Amino acid sequence: MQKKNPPILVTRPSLPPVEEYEALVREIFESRFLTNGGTQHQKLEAALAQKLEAPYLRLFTNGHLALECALSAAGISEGEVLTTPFTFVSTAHAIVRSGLTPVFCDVEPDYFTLDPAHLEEHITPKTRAILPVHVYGNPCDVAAIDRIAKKHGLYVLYDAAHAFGVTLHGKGIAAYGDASMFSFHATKCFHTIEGGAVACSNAAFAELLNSYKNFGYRGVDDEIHEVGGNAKMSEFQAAMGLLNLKYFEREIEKRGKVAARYRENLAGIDGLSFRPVPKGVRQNYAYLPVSFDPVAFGCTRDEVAETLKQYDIYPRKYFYPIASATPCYREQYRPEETPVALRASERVLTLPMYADLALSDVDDICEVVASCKR
Ligand code: T4K
Repeated sequence: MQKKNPPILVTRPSLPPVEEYEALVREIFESRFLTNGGTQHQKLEAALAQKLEAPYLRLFTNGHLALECALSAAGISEGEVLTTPFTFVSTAHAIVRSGLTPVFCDVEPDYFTLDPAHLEEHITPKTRAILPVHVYGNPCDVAAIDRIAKKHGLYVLYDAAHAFGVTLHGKGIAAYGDASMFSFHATKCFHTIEGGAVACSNAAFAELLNSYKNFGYRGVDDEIHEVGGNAKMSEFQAAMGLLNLKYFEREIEKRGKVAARYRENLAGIDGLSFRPVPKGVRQNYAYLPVSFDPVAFGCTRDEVAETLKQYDIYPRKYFYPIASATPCYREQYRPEETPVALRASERVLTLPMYADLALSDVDDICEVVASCKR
């Protein structure tokens, strides 16, 4: 097989027809309203609340600041937050930057989401909240997390950065927990270039989100109510979101076909495993994580990645290292205390996944992966 030209990266953002974006940019130019909640912003906020079936939704300039603002709006300013180390480091950073202490709990072995069986052993009088991650778009065990949170009076804020458009038992994923944060970064299956949102069912909480993202203005009067920052989404981002929303269902359909082709091509290879297809879930195919058991497959995850690179195919090791093993946290934490997460981070390779990935390219990627089997 020839080297790929152009190279195949782990993801490639989908874009609407450029003329459609130009038309909205023209509207923005004519309005001279560039940010601070203009027309495009208002339209997108309303459309996304409907799409995600959320009573309230607030837009942000990115998912990370959305997470920080949600912790502020929840009034959690000290104490411990139970979370997963198997995530993008933003999750842990949001907790620490909010003056809180992350307590890393292990994940379950099928989906690598927070394992409810390990949560209660970490609860102390200092515990304030649980911040689980629907990692790769696979829903956490929301029922068990909800039971534990209610029993101990804990706030549940989901990091749903990967879970846009996912439904569980027919309900939008934002229906679970006290609030959910979504990332609309360019690498996500729905994007606003940079962007994010928090969905919730509580009006007062939504008002506080407005405040924390806009210097303390709640959007209802001219007073400064809180020590807020600036995390507002611009009109140009919102316009991109409106157009991408229009094409979102087509995006998911195409991603579904790519995922199915990978599963079909790589089925039955000893030592290579996909996450099981979750029951009752409408997936968004945000990522394509594959695990390599070095003994049964006869080749490590890193060797598979290196082999793919020789063909200019660039998968990623999302999420290696786990948050607790990164240089900024490893002095305070012991990654071996979350062995399932640690092992997952050493074995998972996220293969290229995007709507416009040609099925013939999927076939080539699979051929290289399968050739690594010993
Ligand atoms: N919580 C979780 C669980 C998250 O995963 C994230 C973000 C957050 C919170 C925070 O949300 P945001 O504040 O980001 O909204 C990427 C993304 O930047 C980040 O959004 C994402 N998670 C994380 C998992 O991945 P990098 O450093 O891996 O991205 P980068 O620039 O290496 O891009 C990945 C690939 O995509 C490259 O091969 C190039 C390609 N690409 C990228 C961009 C930006 C393109 O082809 N076009 C592009 O425009 O972090």
